[in-house]
Amino acid sequence: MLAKLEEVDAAAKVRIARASTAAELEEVRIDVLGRKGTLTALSKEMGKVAAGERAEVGKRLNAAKQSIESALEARQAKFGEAALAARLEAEWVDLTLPAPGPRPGSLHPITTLQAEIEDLFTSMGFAVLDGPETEGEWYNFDALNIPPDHPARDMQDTFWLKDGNLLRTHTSPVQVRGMEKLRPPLRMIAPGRVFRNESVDASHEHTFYQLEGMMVDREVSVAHLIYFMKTLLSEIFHREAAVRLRPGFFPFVEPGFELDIRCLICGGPGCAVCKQSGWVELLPCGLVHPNVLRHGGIDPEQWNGFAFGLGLTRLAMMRYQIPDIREFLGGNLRFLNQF
Ligand code: FA5
Repeated sequence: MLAKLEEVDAAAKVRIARASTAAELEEVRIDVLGRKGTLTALSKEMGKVAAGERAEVGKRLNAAKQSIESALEARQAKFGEAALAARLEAEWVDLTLPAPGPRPGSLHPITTLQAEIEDLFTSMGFAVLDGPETEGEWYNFDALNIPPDHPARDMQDTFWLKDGNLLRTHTSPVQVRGMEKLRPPLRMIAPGRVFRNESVDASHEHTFYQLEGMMVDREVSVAHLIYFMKTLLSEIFHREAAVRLRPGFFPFVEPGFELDIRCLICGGPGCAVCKQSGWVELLPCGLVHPNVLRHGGIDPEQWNGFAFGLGLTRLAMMRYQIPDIREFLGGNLRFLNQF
């Protein structure tokens, strides 16, 4: 029995030393220590060993089992080290290579549209002005012929600030700031962000973009106004867009108009954006009210002009066929990556 034990032990050690993969090593383990393994078979024969020798053989059997197990473990550890070394070799990173850099971004559709309109109007002699988003009551309302008790103040639900100022509800305050800065004859546009306490839906946001336009000269007429509006729309849509002009009331123009555009989302039959009417309010405009010229320090006996307040966000919806205004500020990368 002891001789057989020595034989099994020695044979196992040789196979362990020769094993070149973890799978081969596992085979040796099963062949020797498994349920039908050679060493297991010997231990089952313990009953046949003479009583006097049993203790000695049992000790030897345990010693052989332990030594085979540690030989297996040691060899296994060697394979682990070799596997790690191979992985490190295959997966190394060259830290001296330049980093891939940030993914290129793109301009927001409103920015692109605004830049195009700025280019168009500067080519027609208009200056591009900027105005503050936090405005005084005077510029946002009073100077535009909307005194404190005027019902037109309710047309624009306003975010008032604790100090009595407000978040501008439209870009029209820049008309007055522009007149103070540039003397007539003048042509200017003023794109920017405006704020209203609106309930938000497919075509209304609380924060959106407008683009104000104004021209003051000697004999400005509605014909000039229509010319510039049509030029603007045909340049943006690269074709004649169907528009309609209807009377509109704004205290800072007289006469005042609403220029609507045929809804390009549904093409006319009606949808959520055009409120089932087929038309989208885009471009309120008119001839500047004499009081507004006066507030800008310009003599209405000498000069007159037109002004318009383009809904830039709505124009972007029409241009890019975006059926929900909330996409613009939603921060959805799947939306933004299209541009
Ligand atoms: C005005 O804000 C006037 N200041 C425009 C004006 C300027 C008239 C100069 C005459 C002369 P209105 O409140 O209609 O007008 O807004 C102008 C445009 O902004 C609308 O036609 C529409 O296109 C857009 N707009 C208005 N409210 C919202 C909103 N909540 N979300 C998105 N766009 C809006």
